[in-house]
Amino acid sequence: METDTPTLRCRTIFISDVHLGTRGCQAELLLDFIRSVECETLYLVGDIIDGWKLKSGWYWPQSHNDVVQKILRMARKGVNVVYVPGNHDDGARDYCGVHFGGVVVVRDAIHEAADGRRYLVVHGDEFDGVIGHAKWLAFLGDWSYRALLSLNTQWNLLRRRMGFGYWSLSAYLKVKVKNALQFIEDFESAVADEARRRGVDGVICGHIHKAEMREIDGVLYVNDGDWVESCTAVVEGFDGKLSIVDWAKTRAWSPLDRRRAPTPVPEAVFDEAAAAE
Ligand SMILES: [Mn+2]
Repeated sequence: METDTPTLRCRTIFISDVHLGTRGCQAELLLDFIRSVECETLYLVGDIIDGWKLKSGWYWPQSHNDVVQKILRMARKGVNVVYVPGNHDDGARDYCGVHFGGVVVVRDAIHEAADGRRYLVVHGDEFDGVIGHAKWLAFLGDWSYRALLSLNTQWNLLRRRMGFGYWSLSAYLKVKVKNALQFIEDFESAVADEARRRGVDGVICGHIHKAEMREIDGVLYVNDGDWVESCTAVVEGFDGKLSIVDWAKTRAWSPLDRRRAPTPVPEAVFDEAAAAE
């Protein structure tokens, strides 16, 4: 059964927003990722299992089970697995402080990197003014915006033929997009404020499904993204340096293409982590 052949080594891995139990979860790609890496500590930064969805209908294919089994096996083999529940798996928040199968559940954590820098690790929903707002951000891809704009052209041709005036979808969407971008910015600065308040060097969170790493007023804001759309993780090399790994890109894999075998990992991806060893 043990077929794992880890090829990439790093000190710490941060993943969140896996949403096991939903059809959107890219469990196969996540499995491929965690089978390819070896780490000392694994942070599960919330929304790992989607309890909300499981309540309304059971969806639990083998691959989702495999993810859980693989993580538990990592814990058994000595990886520190730290589980910070999110809002979709908030049932687990009742177990803060509890250890099970080598996994410790905590409300939030302070991670000390190899370079001594300290990071607050938190899912992030507590900084989200409107829960669920993040959901539609996922659809806010560039292509969907452009597709809608081209639809708008056709829509207006039709309106003109019928004698109506021009209605600007683009103006409407721009307001929506602006609100969404504003939401992300508000979220990021709220999380960064909390890190500053706690006197740490940065924060590592998830929740809004948007991987990011940038400095906000002297605090490093890091978001590990998700395993629904973007398939990203944050890894810490042995020098304490953090980086975002875009696994779908690494594997040249598209969510529309679930069954295709992943392509081999380009060695450059983890060169930094390996070099620092
Ligand atoms: Mn969340």
